[in-house]
Amino acid sequence: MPRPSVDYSLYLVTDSGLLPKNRSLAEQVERAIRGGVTVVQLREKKLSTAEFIKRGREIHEITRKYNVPLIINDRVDVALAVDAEGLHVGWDDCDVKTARELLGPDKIIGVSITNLDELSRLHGADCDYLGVGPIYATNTKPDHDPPLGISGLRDLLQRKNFEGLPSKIPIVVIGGVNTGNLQWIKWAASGEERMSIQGPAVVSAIISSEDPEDLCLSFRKLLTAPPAFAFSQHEFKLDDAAEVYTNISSILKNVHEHKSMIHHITNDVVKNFSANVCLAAGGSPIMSENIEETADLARINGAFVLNMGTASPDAHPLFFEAIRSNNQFGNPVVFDPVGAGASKLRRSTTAVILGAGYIDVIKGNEGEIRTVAGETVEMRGVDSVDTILDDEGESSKTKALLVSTVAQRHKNIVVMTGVTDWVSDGKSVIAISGGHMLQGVVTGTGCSLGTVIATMIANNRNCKFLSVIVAIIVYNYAAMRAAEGVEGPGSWAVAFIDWLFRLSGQSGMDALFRKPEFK
Ligand code: 3NM
Ligand code: MG
Repeated sequence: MPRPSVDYSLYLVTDSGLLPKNRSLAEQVERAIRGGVTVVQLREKKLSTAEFIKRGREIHEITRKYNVPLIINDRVDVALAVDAEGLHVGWDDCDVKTARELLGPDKIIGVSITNLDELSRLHGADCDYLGVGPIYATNTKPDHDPPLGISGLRDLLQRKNFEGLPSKIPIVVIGGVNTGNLQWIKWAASGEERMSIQGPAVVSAIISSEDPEDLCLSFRKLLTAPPAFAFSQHEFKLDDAAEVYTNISSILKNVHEHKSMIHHITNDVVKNFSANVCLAAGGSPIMSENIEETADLARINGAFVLNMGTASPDAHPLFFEAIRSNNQFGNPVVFDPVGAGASKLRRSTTAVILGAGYIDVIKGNEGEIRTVAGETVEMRGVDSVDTILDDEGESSKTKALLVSTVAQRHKNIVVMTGVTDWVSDGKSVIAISGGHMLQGVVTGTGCSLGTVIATMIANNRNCKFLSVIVAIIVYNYAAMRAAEGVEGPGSWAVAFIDWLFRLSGQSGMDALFRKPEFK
């Protein structure tokens, strides 16, 4: 007989050590259920067997009242004694086969999964759902495995070559999940055919809440509402010149009509240059690093540029807050992982930023993009490194593969700059040439491409890929034209801003692209 289907959309895991003052676990659980919790797992690591059973019976009385299944963590004996609806096991606990034999066919069995290897080891297991995590580092489980992050989660969910599990086995994601990142995690992981996320499994956010009912109501709303940053994208054919022309025209028109505010958190070296580039490209820059105002700025921003060039670990909460607020208002976020592979700090900052929320565009040189992709690359300062093969054919293939892989993993757009710039939305890859060698001797020219990209996508949210392409073309063309007849890098930088100003307006269209003949 099949087990009754369970709603795993808001899964509460208990931890009595995290309760607010003067609040019993029973009361906290009941309030959370009233707010919309659909499954409760009783997780007690310190109680004696007798105490665990006693608490299990107490909590079961409440969950029964609301018809919510109770799952016992680790202990088959306690699950049996309490007659709970299910058991959750990790890899140090009773194996699934034995647990099934002991519990019988009607009980729910859940398993913790931390990596691909564990997933493979589940082959043929008669279990009902998977708890996948930790997604983020969490204090609730001090000995936890390395966090998967969003890209690790996506890798796991995309795994096609394992069999022996029910198809579409429900998944709950655990580890640092809260109201700030839930929509992002769920959205990032959606669209995978093999497995799908049903909802979050939450410990501290709910258990430590003063008002768990209200908090769970917020969780429920976030579970059903479409995320603000996920705009449906206007489809266009890159090989249809007339259509591309029309789209580009409207992109540039939007930029100039809106003069969107582009919030920058960027490095000290390039602030002034980037602000001028932003103005020239048709945006309105604001350079602010004050955590107190990130949310207010997000309310009026058109887009947000995050450049970690001179970031200290103290800035991590600022980055987190700024990404979160901009996601909330749907403002595109452009991330420049400056020198990502150069130090341990930069690698951890990159991980913090990529895990904080949705990043629409990652823009970096080859070394930086490779670091984002997970390879440790030796970098000389923050210069571009060109280490991929010298054979142009192979090199192109490798680069195309790199940008499309990273874009797919992060479900976004990736720009890899170099003599040729590579850009991918995870489906198509485009190589764009142009630019000028003088860019290499003027500081801020890499960073300010991020600014131009942000300016172009700020108000073209349903056409992000093409906006990024346009930004790169305009940028490279301005760089090239600026080099005509200048004395050197100093005058080039000035001429570059002039050309950018001239090109990025609607009137710049005809200088850039020959209008195709319309029949
Ligand atoms: N299991 P919070 S992470 C109980 O990865 C547990 O299997 C994890 O707590 C796993 O919601 C975790 O407070 C703790 O971050 C999650
Ligand atoms: Mg366990």
